[in-house]
Amino acid sequence: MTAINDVVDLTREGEIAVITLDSPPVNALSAQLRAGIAQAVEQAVADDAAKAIVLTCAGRTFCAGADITEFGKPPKDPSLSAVQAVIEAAPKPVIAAIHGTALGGGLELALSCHYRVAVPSARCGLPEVKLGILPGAGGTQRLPRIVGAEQALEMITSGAHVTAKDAAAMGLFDKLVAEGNLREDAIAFAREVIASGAPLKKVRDLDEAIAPARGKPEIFAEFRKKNARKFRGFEAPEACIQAVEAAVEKPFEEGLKFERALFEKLVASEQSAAQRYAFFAEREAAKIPDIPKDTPTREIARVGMIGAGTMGGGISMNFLNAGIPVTIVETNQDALDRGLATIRKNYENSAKRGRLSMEDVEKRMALITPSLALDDLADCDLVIEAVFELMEVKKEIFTKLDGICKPGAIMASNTSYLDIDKIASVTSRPGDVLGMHFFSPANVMRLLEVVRGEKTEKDVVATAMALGKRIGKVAVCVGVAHGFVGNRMLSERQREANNLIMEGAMPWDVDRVLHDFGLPMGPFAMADLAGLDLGWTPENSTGETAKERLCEIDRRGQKNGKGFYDYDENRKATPSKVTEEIILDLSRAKGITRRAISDQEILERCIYPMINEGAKILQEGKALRASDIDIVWLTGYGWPVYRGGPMFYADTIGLDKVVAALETYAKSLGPDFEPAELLVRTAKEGKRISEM
Ligand code: 3H9
Repeated sequence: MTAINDVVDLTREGEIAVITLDSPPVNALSAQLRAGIAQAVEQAVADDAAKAIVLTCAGRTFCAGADITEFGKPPKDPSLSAVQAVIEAAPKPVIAAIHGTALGGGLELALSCHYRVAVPSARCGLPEVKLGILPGAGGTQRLPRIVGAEQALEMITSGAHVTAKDAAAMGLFDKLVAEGNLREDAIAFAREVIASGAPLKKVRDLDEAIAPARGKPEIFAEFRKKNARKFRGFEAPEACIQAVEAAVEKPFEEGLKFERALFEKLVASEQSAAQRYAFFAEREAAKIPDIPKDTPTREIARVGMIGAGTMGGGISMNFLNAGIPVTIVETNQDALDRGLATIRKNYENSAKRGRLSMEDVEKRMALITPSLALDDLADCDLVIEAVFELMEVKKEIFTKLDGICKPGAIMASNTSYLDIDKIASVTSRPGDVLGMHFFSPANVMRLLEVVRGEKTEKDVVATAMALGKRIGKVAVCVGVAHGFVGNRMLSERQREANNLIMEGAMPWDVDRVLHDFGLPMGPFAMADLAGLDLGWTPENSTGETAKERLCEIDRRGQKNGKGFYDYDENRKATPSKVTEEIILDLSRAKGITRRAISDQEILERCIYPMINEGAKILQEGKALRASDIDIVWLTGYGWPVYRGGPMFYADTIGLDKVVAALETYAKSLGPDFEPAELLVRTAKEGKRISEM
């Protein structure tokens, strides 16, 4: 075996040269790896005894693509395209042997080989769009030449991973071989290729798959239209579409140039910087400095869920999906039946949409043990309560749990606001207590705030974080504070939204500005969706807010067709005259002279106080790093990923500008806008808050 460099080896097995890439953890195509591949291929080509070349990867995966950390830095030779040119021009067959994931530049590398063999567990895809870029090493030109324009559009604009089976069906993989012996099987495949004497096939020369789309711009127009909502605000998907269109309409080399130009533009964009930041931020969130990665975790074989309502049911589904049995406890049979029926309905809807088989629905339902007795939680390794948000109720439940749960069981609260330390204090084992705060709808939203109490044991935190990953959530460790990270910041926005409608804006103005900013919906549309009467009763109504006034006249939101907005039978919202009157009346009653409020003011007053609160959270050590705060907003509240998160966004605006605006608002509107000390200091030092 010859070591080409630290990360690439070349060896020969009879007449087959084998190149092995070994750059943990994911064989990202760093400059060193690229140089090694090119050199190894050149040597194998020069070796007359080698009749074919197998390109394989050591470790857990084939290449995960370009090394994302290199973006934004001066490019280093050789480029990936140069390496691909060497491979494609090789006068002997080059075969990529794929296991794990062949992603982005990794798949592009494989597409410049003459053949691709893979194991059934392998997956491939072009996820560049998720990083705000497009495949920049010929992916947009070569992929359609195999799978056709429509399929390529789907794959490239979604960034979705494709299973080996599907890839083989599309002609993307030439052969699937059994698990466990990829290297040998790829060598055997190479021998078959040599024996067949088949001429070398270069993907760039294929035309059959793209020919049907040629001269048919309507295919692309239709695709744009169909996905307009999904792509709203993003720059990269449109570039992907244009590049695939170029693959169909232009000669290969011209298409490559076109793709390159788009790539260069996108990689330098603010959106891509934000999306790359989000990629690494998500991975950082899993790291807790004083809890090493190898901290032993507790085994979670059965989960107990207290409450079968919307939250409890949604949370349970996460565990059922992962094959973990759940004991669900309710206080009465009706509530229990209703909860189970909702879970079943959700699963059956997924089955109707083809996402689940009916057999899977039954399998998941069979993992539920319904119960009316807390005592039935005695054999659970983790119990999560999702009952009414009242400290007294929570305390009562935890006192009981303390007497019921087995030693070592973890006791978690799904509270959205309440003090975990106070809840833990009623038990004899506060070290086993923490918050596991899921976000609605809990079976869909990716965020899980893991709330670490003062006395929570490290292995309890480690277990919750690992469990979060196991059930497909993004777990973020946060400290005890009213509303933790997400809702604490949300309260700031809500207060300002309410103030804005009193001072001169209308709910639809505020919603429009935030929707245009990229959020899925504004606070008032959101309130209508959640139900305005959440926590409201005629007895406790002060009538001092628009929301209370609306409840008083039975405008309860989407559920009864009227709230801040009027809704038609298709739930289409239109601004309501009644709401407008209520708001004008309230302003008058409060002695406020209404004025025209600009969109800019609406945006700043909704977003800057959130940034400010984020800085306070950081200052108080309630989040481990600013990027964790951003991940909370990206995965729990639909913050547009192309804006990186509130803290990253503050840096794109310029911290000094944010601080100056807060100071100005503080003068006219009061101390709520007083900038946090950390924000002021970071701005003064010219540093980035998102890197704190
Ligand atoms: C591209 O290819 C552009 C080309 O078209 C054009 C070029 C001209 N680079 O996710 P994990 C790190 S763009 C650098 O926890 P998993 C990651 O940060 C690229 N680093 O593991 C983490 O580091 P740490 C297109 C990378 O098993 C560690 O590896 N490709 C890269 O859950 C483990 O990662 C993609 O977008 C990278 N490309 O998942 C694929 N990838 O340990 C991106 C990972 O310090 N990668 N790291 O926190 C993935 O989707 C997942 O990492 C993968 C493994 C599925 C591969």
